[in-house]
Amino acid sequence: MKNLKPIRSCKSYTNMEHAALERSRQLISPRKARISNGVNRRQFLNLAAASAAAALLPSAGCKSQTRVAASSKSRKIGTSLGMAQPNIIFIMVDDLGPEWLSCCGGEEMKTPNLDRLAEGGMLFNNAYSMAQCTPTRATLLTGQYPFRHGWVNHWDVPRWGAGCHFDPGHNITFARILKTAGYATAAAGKWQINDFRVQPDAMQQHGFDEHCMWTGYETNNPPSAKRYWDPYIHTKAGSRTYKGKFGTDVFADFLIDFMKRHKDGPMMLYFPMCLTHGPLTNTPLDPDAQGNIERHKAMVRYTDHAVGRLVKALDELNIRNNTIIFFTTDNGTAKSIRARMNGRLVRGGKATIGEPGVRAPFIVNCPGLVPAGVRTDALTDFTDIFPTFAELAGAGIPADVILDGRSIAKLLLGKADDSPRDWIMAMGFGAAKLADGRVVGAKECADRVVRNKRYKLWLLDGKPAKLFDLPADPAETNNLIDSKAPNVIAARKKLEAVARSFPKKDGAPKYDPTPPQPWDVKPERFKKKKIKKPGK
Ligand SMILES: [Ca+2]
Repeated sequence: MKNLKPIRSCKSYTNMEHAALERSRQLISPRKARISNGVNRRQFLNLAAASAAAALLPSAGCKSQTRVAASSKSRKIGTSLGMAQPNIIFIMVDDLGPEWLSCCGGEEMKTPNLDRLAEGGMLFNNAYSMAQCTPTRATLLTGQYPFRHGWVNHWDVPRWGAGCHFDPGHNITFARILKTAGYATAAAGKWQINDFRVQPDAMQQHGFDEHCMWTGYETNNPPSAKRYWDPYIHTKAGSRTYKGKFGTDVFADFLIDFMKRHKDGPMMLYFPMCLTHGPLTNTPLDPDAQGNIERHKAMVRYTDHAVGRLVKALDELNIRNNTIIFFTTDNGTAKSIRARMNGRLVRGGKATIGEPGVRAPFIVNCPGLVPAGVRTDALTDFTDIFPTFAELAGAGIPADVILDGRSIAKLLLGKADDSPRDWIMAMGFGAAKLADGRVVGAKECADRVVRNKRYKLWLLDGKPAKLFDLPADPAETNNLIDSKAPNVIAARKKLEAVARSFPKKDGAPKYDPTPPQPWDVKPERFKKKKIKKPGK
């Protein structure tokens, strides 16, 4: 088992570390080590302990992934945490900033179920997602920053195709890691990084035993556009329209049924909700909602309602006290939607690296395991989710899997006062482009932000451009980059040193192309597309 290790540090990288990381990355990602069809598995097997790899590898047809252990009697003690393996539910709303949650200071409406989770658990003031759907999802699934996993920009796989996909032969996920520790795994909601017409077994290959997904609009398949009323949903049984249903209810019903069947656990449920992303709609609770803002509020209300249903189901199954619930977002609210929060008006920041784009509401709750009533300034970003899940589960990580994040499990369990992070970072928005038939980033180096508990540095085109004192200037209006104040200069230099430890150029998505399809987008489609500068 010596190839299994605890979580890798994510302190700033030295050049030597970068070289080592790059070498190990090439062990898991190159063509000769790929593990999809026509595979050479030997090199991948060298990366992991045999017992772990057996459960990690996607097998041909992928219907044979083995649940390692399923009964409560076999729950393991999480590594160094002194507790039985908890169940994990990760709920991620789509396009909703903290200004819409009353527990975060939102003044537009009440979110009672989320407020109760925050009051009974931990609420993070300083948690970063990435700036848009695809970069966030790939980051939390892999534990790597976009410059490393390469999904720096948005690429809508079922819509644009072109052979690009989230390739299980080149990318590991937390779900595959949790399976090695005996977890039953399920996903419901939005996926968008594989086309199930082309890859019907993609979810199993990524480590999910069962799924109930809307995967975005599939070009040439009009019913697939619907995610709310009459949703088009994919499960292992097939893909179809659920006439007369509301998508969120289908997803929640599926998850509750999965909980009932696996309540003896351990289990992990991944719920990337479709709410509250457009198109704006009425909901079963607000069938008469009219106009954009009323419909948006109805969708936030229904988000809160769906979370309440899951919590109620956990209570009824008597597994609430060993199930850790996470609630967060994938990026900020759409720019056209504004809300008052803590006495100031906040404009939605989706697809920007300003605070409204990347500062996520982040709630963690489990009575008896996670301390109640804690509001923390601890730093965490979405690279931390993978190692945190692994530590909570007591799962080993193959030695050559690179993680940029660090586990915050001890903080969540009240065994530490702070996270192990001195800084967090965010990046990633706008559409990717095609170059020589491959999906690559829109620029060589996407704009990035790196921050500590007080200061935030913006790097535009790789160069330090803005510095903000966030507690004094939460709207980021007073640029201190040229400040001569010694404490500001010291803070800037520290953050610049962190930024210099990142690769100068972003990676591109790593994949072996899927076969050509009639709907594959042509490169010309993206040549004319302008990528907006952040903050504009
Ligand atoms: Ca989103």
